[in-house]
Amino acid sequence: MLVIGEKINTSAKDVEKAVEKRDTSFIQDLARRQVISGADALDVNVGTRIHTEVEDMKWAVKVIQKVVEVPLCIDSPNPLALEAGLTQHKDKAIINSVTAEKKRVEEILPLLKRFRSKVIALTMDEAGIPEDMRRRYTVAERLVDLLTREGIALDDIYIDPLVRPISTDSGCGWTVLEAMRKIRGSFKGIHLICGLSNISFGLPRRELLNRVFLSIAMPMGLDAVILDPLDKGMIPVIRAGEALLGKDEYCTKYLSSFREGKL
Ligand code: THG
Repeated sequence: MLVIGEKINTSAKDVEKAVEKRDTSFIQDLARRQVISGADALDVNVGTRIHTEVEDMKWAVKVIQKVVEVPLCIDSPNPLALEAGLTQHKDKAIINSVTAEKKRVEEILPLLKRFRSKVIALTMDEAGIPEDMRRRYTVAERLVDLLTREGIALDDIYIDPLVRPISTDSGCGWTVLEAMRKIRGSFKGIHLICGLSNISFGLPRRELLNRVFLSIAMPMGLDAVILDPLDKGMIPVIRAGEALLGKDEYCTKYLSSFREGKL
């Protein structure tokens, strides 16, 4: 399971302030703590800062890479901010994200090829996020087709069936799980990712819902996730899930996490 830490996101007030003040040590500390806690990659999203996003992204990617070795997931609706982050990034980055919208595909494909990045592909198109599982699957199929025809390797594609809050639509948790199962069953070799914390938005005890949702999503084929690695209960769920699903030979990772005191 690829764990992408979600904390460097200016939707959180303290992160927004740190970016604005160019508080290098705050951002670097947040990066370090997520990696120490078990993040394999870090999402970087400064999207609330519409007017300065390009400069902010460039700065954030630069200072984060000084203290951690993991790849960064450059998260922005703005292709110029993506380009700024990718230009600054050392090795293979992850672009977050492309959709099946024609305009978005035209903006992202050149960046993907130029920087040889990995890419997260959201199952939405001009009509928005499909309500039902089948249509979300259909959009995923279109995305896989389109990206592979452009020469993008399956291993570089992360399909995101888009988790939405169950507080606004009580059926949407199950819908996205079924979409995961169907996508996993149809495309061997691609990756399946989601933004976990979205599921619990607007409800109390969010970490409870996040952890249980993750444990149900893993057997549906989820193999990458954007989450809060600083939630101490989260990494244990992942290590236990991998061991139980036969994704951890000889339970090696489970046992070493235990020895490191991380369970
Ligand atoms: N898919 C993809 N990318 C994504 C998402 C997705 N990027 C953004 C988002 N969704 C994932 N990142 C977050 C980051 C923070 C929170 C949720 C998702 C969050 N934060 C708390 C809050 O807002 O209440 C706490 C913030 C704070 O620390 O104050 O919920 O789905 N591809």
